[in-house]
Amino acid sequence: MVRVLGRITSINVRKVLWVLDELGIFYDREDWGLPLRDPKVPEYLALNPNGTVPVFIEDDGFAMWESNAILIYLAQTRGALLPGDRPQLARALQWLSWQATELNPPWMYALNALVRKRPGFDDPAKIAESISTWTSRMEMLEAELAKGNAFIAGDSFSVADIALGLSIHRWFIVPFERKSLPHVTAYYERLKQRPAGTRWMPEDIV
Ligand SMILES: N[C@@H](CCC(=O)N[C@@H](CS)C(=O)NCC(=O)O)C(=O)O
Repeated sequence: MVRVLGRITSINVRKVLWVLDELGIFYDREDWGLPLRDPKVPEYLALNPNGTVPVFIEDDGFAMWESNAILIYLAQTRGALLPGDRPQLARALQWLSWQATELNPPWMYALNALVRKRPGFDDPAKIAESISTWTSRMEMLEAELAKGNAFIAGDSFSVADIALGLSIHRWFIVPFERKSLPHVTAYYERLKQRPAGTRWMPEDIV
């Protein structure tokens, strides 16, 4: 059986769990990641030198890390959840990369301040800046979804929607006065209609 190492409070871990559910693949999951189990130990670092979650392990023992790479790997090896059409494939890969590099970093300060309540994350100006940049990235998503496609790369659901869905879940679950984004909201509701979407974007996990 394949294995996933990582705590379910990590959106990057939930990406992998969501895609495995979509593909109907059974898995074992082990809680790794702070505060549950420190991944910065030799046993874990041998699998992922970053000491971060998730790690995905195939049933033959092959292990890999980087959540969006795992999404692409699973889609390609299982022959599902990536468009066959070349421009749509390009769009899916583009938004996957954007989710990791542009959309996720801005919310970190706000999340640490407003949800995790970490010491040292209490500067109102930095919270405002984090929310402002995060909002501008979400407006880009809003503009793309306003073009009318049901999913980010076109008419069919792909692994890019998993990564974006979990980021949007975080947008709605962090407590702050967020800007109204009707197309993002409708897309989020569409993703939540999928059984695996409901399961991995619950109200009680931030
Ligand atoms: N780019 C990596 C980011 C991995 C990452 O930063 N994971 C966080 C949780 S979302 C982590 O491991 N934090 C430390 C911990 O949980 O101990 C990916 O997408 O897999």
